[in-house]
Amino acid sequence: MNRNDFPILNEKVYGKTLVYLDNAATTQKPQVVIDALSDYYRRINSNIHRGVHCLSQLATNEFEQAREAVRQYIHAASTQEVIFTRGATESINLVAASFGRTYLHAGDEVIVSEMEHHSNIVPWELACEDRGATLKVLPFNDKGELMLRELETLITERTKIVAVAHVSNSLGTVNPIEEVIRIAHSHNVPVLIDGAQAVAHCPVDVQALDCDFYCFSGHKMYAPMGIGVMYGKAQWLNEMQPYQGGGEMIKDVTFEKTTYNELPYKFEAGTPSVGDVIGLRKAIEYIGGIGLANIAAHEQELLAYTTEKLARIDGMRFIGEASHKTGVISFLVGDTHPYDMGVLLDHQGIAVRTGHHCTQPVMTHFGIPGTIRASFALYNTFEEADALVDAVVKAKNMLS
Ligand code: C6P
Repeated sequence: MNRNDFPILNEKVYGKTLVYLDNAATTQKPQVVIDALSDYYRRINSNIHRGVHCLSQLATNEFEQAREAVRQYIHAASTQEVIFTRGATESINLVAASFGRTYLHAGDEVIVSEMEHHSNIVPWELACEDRGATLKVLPFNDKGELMLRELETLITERTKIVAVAHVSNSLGTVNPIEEVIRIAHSHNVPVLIDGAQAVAHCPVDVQALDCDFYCFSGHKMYAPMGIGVMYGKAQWLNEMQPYQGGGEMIKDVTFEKTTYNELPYKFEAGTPSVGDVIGLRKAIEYIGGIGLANIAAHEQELLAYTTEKLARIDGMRFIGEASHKTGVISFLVGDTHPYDMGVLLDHQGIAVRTGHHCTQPVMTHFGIPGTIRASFALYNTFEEADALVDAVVKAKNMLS
C-alpha cells in the first residue's frame, strides 16, 4: 500500500533492504510531508500572528488552516479547542500542570491505568506531589486488558480526573475508552485520553467519545517530529490557568496584573513550530486520501498474519493478548534477552524496538525486563512480516 510514497523505505541497512517495524516509536514520512516542510522554508518562512507583512500573513493562514484540518480529523467542535504542542508528552504535561493548578487540592485523587506510558504517569505524579493529591492505579489483567469493574470502586468524591491511553504502546491493547468515559462521567469526573498510539490507526471523534482531553503526537501519524495536539473541551480550557507564559498567550501585560488571550492562543506561548504544523496538515490529508478504515483493515490483517506465524516458533511468548488490539506485537522468545534478539534482528535489516517501551509498570506486572516489539504502519507488507518471522527464527537459533 503506497510504499513508494516513503523514500526512506528504499534505504538499505547493512546492505539489506530496510524492514521498518518500529512504527509505534515513530512512523516514516511520505514525500508530500517532506515537500511541505521544505516548501514552507523556501517560500513563506516567517513568524505568525505577529507581522503585517505578506509572508507573516501567508504563514498565519497556513497555520490556522492546519488547525482546522486537525479539528476535522478528530471532529472537535471548534478550533478553539485545538492547542498545538510539541507532542503527546507536552500535551499531557500541559493538562496535568494547568488542570492541577486550577482544580487539584490536598487530599484529591487522580486515577491512571497500570498500562500507561510514562508520559501519562509522571506528569500526574508531579501534579499530585505539587498539590498534595494522591495517584491511584486502575489495574489490567494478564491478557493486558483493563479491569474496568475496578474503576467504579476506585472513583471517590475526591477523584478529580481519570487519565487513560486509547491504545497501549507496549501491549497493543485498544482500551474501551467509551466505557471509561461513561463511568467517570457518571461520577462527574473528567477524562483525559492519551491518543498517541491511536490517531493513525483508528478514527477518533472527540465529540462522540465525549472525552474532556485528547492528546497525541504528529510524528506517529506520518507528520514531522516536534508537533502535537492537545484537544480540550472549551469549558475546561477557559477556566484552566495557562501552562507557560509569554508570546501570544497574553491580552495585556502590566507589572500588576496580566490578562490572557482567548482560546486557543492562551495555551500557545512562544513561537510555534509553524513548518511542522503545516507538515501535520499534509499528513492528515495523506491519511485521508487512503482512508483510515483501509489503513486499519490492512494493519489488522498484518497483525493476525504475523501473530499466527510467530506463534509457531518454539518458546514464543506474547506480552499483550487483548481481544481488541492494534498492529503492535510484543513478545519474548524462550529465555533470550530482548536486547540480544533486537541486535540480531537489526543486523538482518529489521528495525524493531526492544526494552520497556517507557512502560516500566507493564514490565513489572509481567516480571520481565522488557520485550521485543514489532509495530505496523500502512506501508508494511506481508513479505516484511515473513522477513520478521524468519529473522526471529534465525536469531533464536544463534542465541540458543
Ligand atoms: N511512545 C514508543 O516507542 P511523544 O514522545 O511525546 O511523541 O509520545 C509520548 C507517548 C505517549 N503516550 C503513548 C501511549 C506513547 O506510546 C508515547 C510514545 C513511543 O512507544 C516512544 S517511548
